[in-house]
Formats: sequence, C-alpha cells, structure tokens
Amino acid sequence: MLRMSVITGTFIRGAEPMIQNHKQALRIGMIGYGFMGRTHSNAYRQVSQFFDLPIRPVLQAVCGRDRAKTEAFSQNWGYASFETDWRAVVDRDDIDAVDICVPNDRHGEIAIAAARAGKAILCEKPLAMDVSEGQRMVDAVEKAGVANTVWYNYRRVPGVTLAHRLIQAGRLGRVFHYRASFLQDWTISESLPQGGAALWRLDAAAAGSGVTGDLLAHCIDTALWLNGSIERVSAMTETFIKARKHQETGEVRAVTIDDACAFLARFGNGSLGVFESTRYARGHKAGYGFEINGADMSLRWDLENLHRLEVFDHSDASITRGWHTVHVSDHGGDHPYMEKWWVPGLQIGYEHTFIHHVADFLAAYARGEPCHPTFRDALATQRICDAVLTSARQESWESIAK
Ligand code: SOE
Repeated sequence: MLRMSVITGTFIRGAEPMIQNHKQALRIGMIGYGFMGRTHSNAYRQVSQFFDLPIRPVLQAVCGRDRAKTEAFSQNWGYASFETDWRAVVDRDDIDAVDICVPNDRHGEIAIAAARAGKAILCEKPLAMDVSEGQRMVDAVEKAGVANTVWYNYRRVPGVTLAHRLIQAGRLGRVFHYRASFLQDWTISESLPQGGAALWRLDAAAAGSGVTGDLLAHCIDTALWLNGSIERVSAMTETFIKARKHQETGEVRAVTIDDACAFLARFGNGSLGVFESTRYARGHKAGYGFEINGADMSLRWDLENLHRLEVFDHSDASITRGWHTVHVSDHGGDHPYMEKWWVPGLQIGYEHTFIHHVADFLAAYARGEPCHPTFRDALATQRICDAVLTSARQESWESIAK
C-alpha cells in the first residue's frame, strides 16, 4: 500500500519492511537504483543477518528521477519510501546516511549537500570527475565531520584482504614489482550507443573518463592499499571507436572516453608498477587481477577466481617449493570475513564484498572511527587517475602531487 505525504511529497509504503530489533538504526537514503543500487541494497539487507553489529541499516528511502521505476525498485528491495528529487533525501530528518550510486558527474554536488546536511555518506567510485572536485568533497565531509567512505569493494574480497595481511606482516620482504590489469570486452561492437541509462560509462560528460576512472581506479585503490604510494606515472590511452550514436538523442557524436589505458608507475617503496585496462580484450568480462613480487614471497589474485590467492613462499623447503593456491574459505580467523558465512570450503562471491564493506562501515561508525577507503583515500586514487590521463595526453611522465 502506498500513500503520499501531503506535507513533503514523499511516497511512503504502508508496511514496515525491516525486522525490528533493539539495535540503533542507521536510516539509509539511497540515491540511484542501477547496478550499484542493487549491490548496495542487497548489502544493507543482508549485513545484520550475518554480522553482529551494534547498528543495523534501515532502507528508509530510495531516489530516482523515473517515478515508476523508482517505485518498483523500492518495492522490490523493501524501501520504506521513495523520492524523485535527491534534494528531498538530503533534507529529510529521518535519513542518517546518504548512499550515492548515480553517474559520476552527480557525486560532487550530492555529496557536498549531504555533508552540509550532516549525513554520513557512502559514495560509489570513482570519488569525483577530477581532483579539484574531489578536493571540494573531501573538504566538505571533513569540515562537517561526517562519516564517509567510497565503495572500492574489491579490498574486501577475502583473498585480497588476506594478501593485505600477508604484506602488512612483512612476509614479502622488499617489493620489486606490482602489476595489475582490468580487462573487459563489452564495448567492441560499433553499434553500441553511448550515453544514457546503463551506458553513461561511455559518455565522458557523465563518467569523467573511460576505463581509467571506471576500471583502473579499482586497480589503483587496491595497489595503494597493498603497496603504498605512487610517485610518478607514464601512460598511453586509445579510443578505438571514434564516434557513436547517443542512446537518448540518436545524434552521432565523437567518443571522448579512453577505451584502453596502460601506464607505468614508480611506487614510493622503490617498486615498479605496470597497469593495463581495456574494454576491448575479447573474451575477458571482469578480468581484474594483480601480482606482487617480493624478495621472500609473491602473491597473485584474479577476480574471476576470486576465492583463490596464489602464493609463492621462497622460505618453503626446496623439495616442495612452488606456487600454491590458498582457497580462502577457512574458519579460525586467518581467512578474513569467512567465519561469518557458511562452513569451511564453501565459497562466497562478488555481492559479499559490498556486505563486508557495509559491515566494516557500521562497525567503524559505531566506534566513531573512519572506514577506509575514506573520501581522502579515494582522492589519492583520483590524483593518480588525473595524472595518468594528463600523461597520456602529453606523452609525459607525471609526478603525483602529495
Ligand atoms: C563496469 O563494467 C563495471 O561495472 C565497473 O563500473 C565496476 O566498478 C566494476 O567493478 C565492474 O565493472
């Protein structure tokens, strides 16, 4: 049953969708309902069932411009209400946290307004269209003192978190090399339109950039987390299909995103980085992987086989020394997050990375601590992305501003 508040224009569902309990609620206002809207909504719905947290998220409102689609989404996922103007979500007193999962060109305006309204903010990646906008967002959340995080979800794949633990424990020794790639093949067809629903990632005005902001940003976030700061980059980009029809207007326009990007990097720890991303690698759908080589140990991970972390430990006895695979699914505390799920050996998947992120966010929120990556962390990734694009344009090496 749907009723409309005559005072606010908010559409309110009759039934209380969430299980009530004694825990403090964090009332979520979700702006956007596309692919990411689904992953985040699913995470909010599941997290309290699997993680014992002092705070439970409540699906208070979802917002989208298309009333019928937003209402359908709100019903499907059990939101208590819906809005058709994001400003209403930011202004509502019964919303504690704003989740931003709209195209990149809207992140800045919404995040700054939400910060001013005192809301916690969970923002989709990449943080912003460029560093200057990202800096304004960081200033806004830090001035307002509101909790903030950016959904670089791959940090919370158990195998990736395990890699982080091994690196933090010093198991790799001196690191020499870091290489990462994110390969897809979904834009090869020349008849694929650009812009509009689901295809805004192909429109630079909405996305800011192509694979650099969309895919390499993931690789960079993980790299900064695992291997520390990047000091210099040198990049090349290519746009293979030069013009495409716009999905909404039908007009054929120049394509201005980068279809592919590769760059070299020098890390602050002295190691060398090689990064590559493309949407033209036929056969690859979500081929995100990285390898890191240290003097004592190497690690390798691949999203299409996300439960496995490959390890080469040079201290193993030479008779059996070699690459071995850890199926990161055990209980006992060594395998991150896995105790919260099924029994040892049974796998989890992509959607769980978002659940882990929400769990970590809620735990940090309750303690009054930051949940990484924060807006400030994501600004560091944005700096690399901007430098990569400048370097490709100018065919130069670019230093990363501190
Ligand atoms: C693009 O296809 C995309 O959906 C990215 O936008 C996501 O961030 C990435 O995780 C998967 O690919």
